Amino acid sequence: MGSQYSYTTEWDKRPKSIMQFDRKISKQSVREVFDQLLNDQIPSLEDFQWVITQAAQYFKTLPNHVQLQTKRNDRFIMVGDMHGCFETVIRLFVGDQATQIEPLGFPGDIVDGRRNIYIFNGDLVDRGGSGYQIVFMLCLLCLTSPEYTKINRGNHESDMFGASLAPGMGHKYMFEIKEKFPGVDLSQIRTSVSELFCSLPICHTIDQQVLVVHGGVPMSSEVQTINPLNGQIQFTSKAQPYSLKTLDNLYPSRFQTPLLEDTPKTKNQLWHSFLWSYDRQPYAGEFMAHNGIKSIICSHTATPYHFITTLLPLEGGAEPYAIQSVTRGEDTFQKVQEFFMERPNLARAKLSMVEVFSSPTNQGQMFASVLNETAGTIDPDPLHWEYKYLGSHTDFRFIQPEQ
Ligand SMILES: [Mn+2]
Repeated sequence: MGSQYSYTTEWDKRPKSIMQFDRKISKQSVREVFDQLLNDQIPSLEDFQWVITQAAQYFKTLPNHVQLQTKRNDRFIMVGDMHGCFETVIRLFVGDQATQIEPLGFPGDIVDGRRNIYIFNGDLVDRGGSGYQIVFMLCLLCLTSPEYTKINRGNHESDMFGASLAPGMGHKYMFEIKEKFPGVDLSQIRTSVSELFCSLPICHTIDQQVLVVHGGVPMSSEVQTINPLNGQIQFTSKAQPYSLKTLDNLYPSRFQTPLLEDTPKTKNQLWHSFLWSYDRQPYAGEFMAHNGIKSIICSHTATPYHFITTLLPLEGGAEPYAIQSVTRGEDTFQKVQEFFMERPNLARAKLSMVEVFSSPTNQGQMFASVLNETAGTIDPDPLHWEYKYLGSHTDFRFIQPEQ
């Protein structure tokens, strides 16, 4: 099989044994599971399937758009694509001594007087060699600490990628499971994995001001929704900014969308926008203004640094919005700060998109964005957030795939 895009690490390849797993799960037992994962133990397929099935049942009770309200001293930690690298989870929760990465702690932990709430922004699997551990651990955390552990669906949480049985670029998750359990009947586990993927919500908002979504946002266009009164498909009559209020009537429902890019123009255009689009276009500003969103945190783009796109109204507040400042690189924050220092009148009008990527499979650096509650509400300005460095891809020893 040997995909050319294999990012299996030496850690992934250390011999693994099957853990003893007690299905009476609790916050405490999940910590013990984490220690076992850390020490090269993995769950049996039966236990894995049990956990992801329980988690899917929980996720199905959530709306497409989960609205969060900050509480005093909350700390939101946004984790971008992890792409099958369990080492990212390790670095987040317990740090890494060898590379001096300080831990952020587990979901629900109180660190420096603030409580951790994690939002994992999709693309948990593929490319790396330990997506099995990531999915298992995060599902357990969602089951035992749901108020502190959130997951958005990414485009790899689909039958096209993560649950695909076809070998090829990016299609790695099923082969990772096959490598761990050579005798597995993949068709059976695949069904449960696909069901879990489809159960994940599309996006979260914090205090109705910060939107966290894997890909991007839809452009203004005719959209399909389902009428909740009669179940019929309806179209909005003319081009207008997409309203987040209608997201829970999205058609087809997320449980019917294992194939996200299946003829997106006619069937899944909105799904495509939220989970696939790389567009950082002016219409995002229209969307944000219409929905009262100040900042969007997205992932999906394999950015080697944090990438902030700042959208501003054109001179005089005219529509549509224009991208006035795009910065990329190590000095992103300095550049954005300088931009606004030179233009003090623009400070109140700015809308931002921040991209966060947390996997070493990207030939770049890994980050998480950290937002602290201030004065009873979230601060939506990305210049006030912390950017937690999780390491560089050079920290990891990748194993070359056999040809
Ligand atoms: Mn993606």
